[in-house]
Amino acid sequence: MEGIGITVTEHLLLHQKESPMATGRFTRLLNELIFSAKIIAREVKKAGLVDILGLTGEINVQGEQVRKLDDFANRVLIHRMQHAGVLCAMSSEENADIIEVPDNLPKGNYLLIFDPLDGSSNIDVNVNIGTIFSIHKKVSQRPYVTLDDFLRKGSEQVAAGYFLYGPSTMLVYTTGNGVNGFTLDPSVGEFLLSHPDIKIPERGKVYSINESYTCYWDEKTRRVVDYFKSPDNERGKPYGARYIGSLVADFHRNLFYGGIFMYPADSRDPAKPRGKLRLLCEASPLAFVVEQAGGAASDGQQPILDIRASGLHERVPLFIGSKLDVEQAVKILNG
Ligand code: P6P
Repeated sequence: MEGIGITVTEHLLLHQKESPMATGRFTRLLNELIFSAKIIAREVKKAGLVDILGLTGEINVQGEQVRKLDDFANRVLIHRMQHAGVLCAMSSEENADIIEVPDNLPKGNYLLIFDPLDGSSNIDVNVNIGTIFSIHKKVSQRPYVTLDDFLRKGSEQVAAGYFLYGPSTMLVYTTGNGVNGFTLDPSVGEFLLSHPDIKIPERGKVYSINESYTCYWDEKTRRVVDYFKSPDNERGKPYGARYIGSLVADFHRNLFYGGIFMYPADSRDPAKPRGKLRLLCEASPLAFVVEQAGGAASDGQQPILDIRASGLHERVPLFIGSKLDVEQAVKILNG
């Protein structure tokens, strides 16, 4: 019937045969994630009105000050997903160790990895922020979960995506059969299919990087950025500079407009020689999405999806977006 949208559950059922992932248990997992996102979106929308801004005074495992909305989003996701009955364990960007599902709660064999509120430094100034998620299946036969169950390659993900809290609230995700975008219709409280079969332009017109770190980059990284700023590049004119400082927002814009987001290694912090972004809860899920949309993601040497994590909070340099732009960056870095 014209004018009535397709919900996420309907879309999963419609594509059940193409996606072995679309089982009842996966649908339940996704619907619990969606419910969590609706709760987070509600708080984000009113963040300016109640005293939920500011800091909790705590420092997270990344050494970053935790803002209240960060902490709220993290607690909502952990509570809801522990009760979903489909997970055996989780890992959050905000928690140092894996989060198991208590023995008194029903379990499943999915593993969920998430960044509860990426871009949180922008919360106080009403800039788009997001929740990034990565879903694996437990493969070890052990009756219990260990860190090893999380230290996987991105290519082993069974699903990945993000919620974007902005002028509208969106869900963009993949189960390995392309990428689809859903927009929350607050009047009915449902995410409706708004961007079917998303494909990123092969070559973009935007480059995203924090150029205040230029003095900390190596020579080849500087050459990459100079390429995108030059009129003599493959495009024949300089790329536009766009940098929101919120990975999900920068990624989402480039997914539709085309372009490249870069967070290279830099020498600012000896504790973070491989840059700031995390492999498991940021780079890997977005790499799955972008490759399914026809794009590419690399750490500068190899595809992000080929990297086997060596630690829960391992950081990697990230070059992600339009295929030809990422390939060009990698070519210069290895030239
Ligand atoms: P910088 C937000 O804190 C975040 O993790 C990403 O969302 C964002 O892309 C990046 O950090 C911004 O970092 O060093 O440019 O401020």
